[in-house]
Amino acid sequence: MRFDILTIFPEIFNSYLNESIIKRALKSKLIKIHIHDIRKFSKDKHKKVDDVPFGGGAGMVMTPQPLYDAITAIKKLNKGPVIFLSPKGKTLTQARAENFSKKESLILVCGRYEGIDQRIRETIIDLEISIGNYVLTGGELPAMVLLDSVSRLIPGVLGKEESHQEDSFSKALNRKKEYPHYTRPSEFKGMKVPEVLLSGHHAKIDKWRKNHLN
Ligand code: 21W
Repeated sequence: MRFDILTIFPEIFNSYLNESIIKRALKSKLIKIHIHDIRKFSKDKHKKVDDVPFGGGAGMVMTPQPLYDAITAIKKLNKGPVIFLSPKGKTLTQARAENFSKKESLILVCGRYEGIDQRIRETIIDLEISIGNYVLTGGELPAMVLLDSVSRLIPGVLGKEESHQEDSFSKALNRKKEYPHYTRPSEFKGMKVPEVLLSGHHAKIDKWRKNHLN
C-alpha cells in the first residue's frame, strides 16, 4: 500500500516511521510512504503557504495555490482517495481503518493554522477524517495515527503471533475487551501473578482470561 503525505512539517514523520513495525513494513515493501513538503509547491516569492482570512478573524489560513498544485501533482502518482485530516471530519474508527486498508493507495493532507481554504475542501479533497474530539495543532499526528491503524491491517505487516490475536478479536465488541497481562518476574514488589497463569493448564487459563475481560 502506498501513502503520500502532504505537510509543511515533513520532518515530524521521520522518527516514528523509523521504528518498530512500521519500519519493518517499509523494509519489506508492504507499505511505501512518500512525504511531500507543501512549501516546495508555493509559487510565492517567499514560499508562503498561509495568508490572512477574508472577513477577518484570528489566525491564518492555508492558501490554496500550494495545496492545489501539490495535490494535483501527487494525484498523477497516487490514484487513491484524497483524505484531509480535519477536526471537522468523520471520526476514524476501526471499521474505517479496515476500509482504508483495502485501498491500493491513500493521499493524506495535513493542515496547519486555522484551516485550509474552503475551495480546496470542495474540489480536490474526497473525504475528511478526524481522530477524535480534542484539539491538536495540526493534521500530522492524525495522519500518523491513520497510517498506523491502516498499516497494521495489511496482511504481513504484523508478525504471526500479533495477527493471530487480531483474528480472534475480529468481532467488533470483543475488540475493546482485554484480559490482564503479566510477564516475568512472577512476583514484583510483593505482587504475585495469578497462580493459574503459571500452571500451563491452557483450558483453565482460557477460562480465567474470559472471566477477567474488562
Ligand atoms: C484544530 C485546526 C482546531 C483548526 C473557529 C476558528 C486534524 C485534528 C486536526 C486545528 C482548529 C484532527 C477555531 C482531532 C484535531 C487538526 C488543528 C479550529 C478553532 N474555530 N483530529 N478557529 N483533532 N487540528 N480552531 O485537532 O488539524 S484531524
